Amino acid sequence: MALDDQIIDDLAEVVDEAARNSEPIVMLTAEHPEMTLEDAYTIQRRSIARRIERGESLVGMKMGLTSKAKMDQMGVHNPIYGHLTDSMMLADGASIEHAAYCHPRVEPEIAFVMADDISGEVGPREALAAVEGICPALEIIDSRYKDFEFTLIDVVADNASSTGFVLGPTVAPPEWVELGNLGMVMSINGEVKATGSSAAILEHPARSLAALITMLDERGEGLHKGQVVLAGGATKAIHVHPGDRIGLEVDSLKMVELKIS
Ligand code: 0L1
Ligand code: MG
Repeated sequence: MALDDQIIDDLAEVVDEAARNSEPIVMLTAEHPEMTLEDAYTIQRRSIARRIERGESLVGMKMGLTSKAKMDQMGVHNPIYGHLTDSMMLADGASIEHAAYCHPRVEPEIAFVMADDISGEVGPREALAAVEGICPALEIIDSRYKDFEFTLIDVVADNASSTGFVLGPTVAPPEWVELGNLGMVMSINGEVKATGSSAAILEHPARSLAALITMLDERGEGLHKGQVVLAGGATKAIHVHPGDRIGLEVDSLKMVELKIS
């Protein structure tokens, strides 16, 4: 690690407080250009540890920057991951207040619910075998960085912009081929805003799941039975505004909804 342990602790507090108060901050690498990706993941974990100390619990993980559209938007070639706590979980059809966020955007996703613990360097079919069900999901991302100015390392430290997520009804995973090309339509107030396919999620959502498990293994970690995994967005993120009713329909899955007030 390039950063001193105390600085990592201090930066974990900075990102945690920014997320807690939805208060934009200057990107961390402006003051700490030597920060590495490994430092950023340590900051992320320590910020999650602070949430857990306050009584939140870890309910799963998310993959980010999984679609080519999103990678191009960020100028990167690899996905990243973040942690999900129970305070981020919203009920299907829930309403959230726009004013409580910095600059919220929403992404159409597919989520996995794990049937078993799994760890190690796994392939996509092995990862899928540990899945109990899948559901349509909307992720709310809200980067805490002022004016969206950040590097990939900053995003990782900021828990991959994780803010909230809504899961639709869970169904048994469809066959490999079908899961790899499910049509996804996200609409706002009945108007189609983004269309895509689950193929855009690292070419197959199970590849995203396997990539997550393999990345966690680098830190001696894995996924656990009952955890939720957001496999990643299938399109670019869309800005949301008060009065928006966002819906996502995914082939052969039910619909999921979120409202913004
Ligand atoms: O969920 C994600 O794809 C993470 C996005 C991180 C960058 C952003 O805030 O746009
Ligand atoms: Mg996402």
